[in-house]
Amino acid sequence: MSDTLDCRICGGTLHEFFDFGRQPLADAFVDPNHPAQEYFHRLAVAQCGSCTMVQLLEDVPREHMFRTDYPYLSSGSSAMQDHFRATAGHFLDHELRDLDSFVVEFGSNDGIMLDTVARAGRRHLGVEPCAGVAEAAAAKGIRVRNAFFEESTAAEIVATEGRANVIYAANTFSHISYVDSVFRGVDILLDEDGIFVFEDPYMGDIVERTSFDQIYDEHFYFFTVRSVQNMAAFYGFELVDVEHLPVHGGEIRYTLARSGSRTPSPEVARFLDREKILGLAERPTLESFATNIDLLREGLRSLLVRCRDEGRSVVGYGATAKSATLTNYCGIGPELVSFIADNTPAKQGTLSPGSHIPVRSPEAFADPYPDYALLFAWNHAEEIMRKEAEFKRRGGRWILYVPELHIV
Ligand code: DWN
Ligand code: SAH
Ligand code: ZN
Repeated sequence: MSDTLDCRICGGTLHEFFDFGRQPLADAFVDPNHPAQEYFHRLAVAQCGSCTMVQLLEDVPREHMFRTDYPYLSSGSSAMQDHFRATAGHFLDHELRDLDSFVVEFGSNDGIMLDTVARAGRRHLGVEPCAGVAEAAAAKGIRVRNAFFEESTAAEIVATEGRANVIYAANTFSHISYVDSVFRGVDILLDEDGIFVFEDPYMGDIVERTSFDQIYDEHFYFFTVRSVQNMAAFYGFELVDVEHLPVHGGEIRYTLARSGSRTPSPEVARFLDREKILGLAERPTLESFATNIDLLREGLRSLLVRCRDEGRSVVGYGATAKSATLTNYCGIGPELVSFIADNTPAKQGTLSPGSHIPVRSPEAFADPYPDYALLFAWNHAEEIMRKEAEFKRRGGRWILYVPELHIV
């Protein structure tokens, strides 16, 4: 475990703006039959005074987070399947038109994006350190290398497969504290005219919607257009396009190219202006975000305590990684939320990290329906509420806390 007060990108001074105290690993669900010692780390966020990058103060060794039995399966959401099918379609239409073109995705998980590329017969390779999800992708006929993406992995790939036209990562680049090695890898592996594309939760949306549950061990960086532009320049790349995406509560897809190789889209300047107007890199903005986190904690806790005192049943929906920070920071355990319904087989029958709320299958949700359902998977609200329409028809109500605490 390393503790640093210097920016992991530019070496500038970090200014802490929130400390969640000791928190468990967000995807380390507990086996109630073999309860092992849980790993806790200090979860605190800071901003760099020079390059403006928001980052965790302490990083957890990657082998603790991204293990063989990593439980998250990207394909568990049909909306995300649609999103990644469209993403692959975009690459096939624009960047991979040549039949010999080659795409590398790191953090390919169960192959949710590469599936479409493989079906189109294009050369592709996933790089995924978690053996379980990598095997799920391989079983679909997708080529996967079970490794962490970094400089040495990129060198091995280029030696046997040549350079890539597209290097892509969704919800993964922000998980990697060692960006220097990743950029050296991208430099080795990317074609002269290639693009490095990544999409991750947007700090602008997190601040605007107080979605502080996005802050947990795996999410090391919280990108803005300005901080990504600075980071790219630091490593000899240029930010040439940005696109705001509605998935996972608001993300940005960043497109990087070698400096001078592509003309930047006007969207980059537009977003930079918008971030300036919002004061996204300013201290008072982060201070009011910190105030809003504690107001939300108080509001949610008192709502759940009132439900309990009035004898109303509350069940959680979606045993998300995000809910680890929410439940542990807000002091929400099985006495306030009796269990969490989730469709991931590997999470069912376990206890949530730290807060120890039992996780059960979605069938348990209807048996019988609770009075209230606390939607931990708020980013999948539309899909889940559609699936569980019967719950509302029978008088049940959803508790949501993003973009603010409300009941529907
Ligand atoms: O960044 C990350 C994102 C992409 O995935 C990773 N670090 C870890 C993980 O984060 P998360 O667990 O917060 O992601 P989700 O997508 O919000 O998780 C949704 C959870 O809800 C999953 O456990 C599956 C479950 N679910 C369900 O039970 N029924 C989801 C849907 C759509 C459903 O219908
Ligand atoms: N891209 C998928 C999965 C996101 S979960 C999606 O958007 O749904 C984050 C993934 O990043 C996990 O599968 C994890 O194993 C992977 N990961 C973490 N560090 C990595 C690294 N250095 N190289 C490649 N993958 C990594
Ligand atoms: Zn910095």
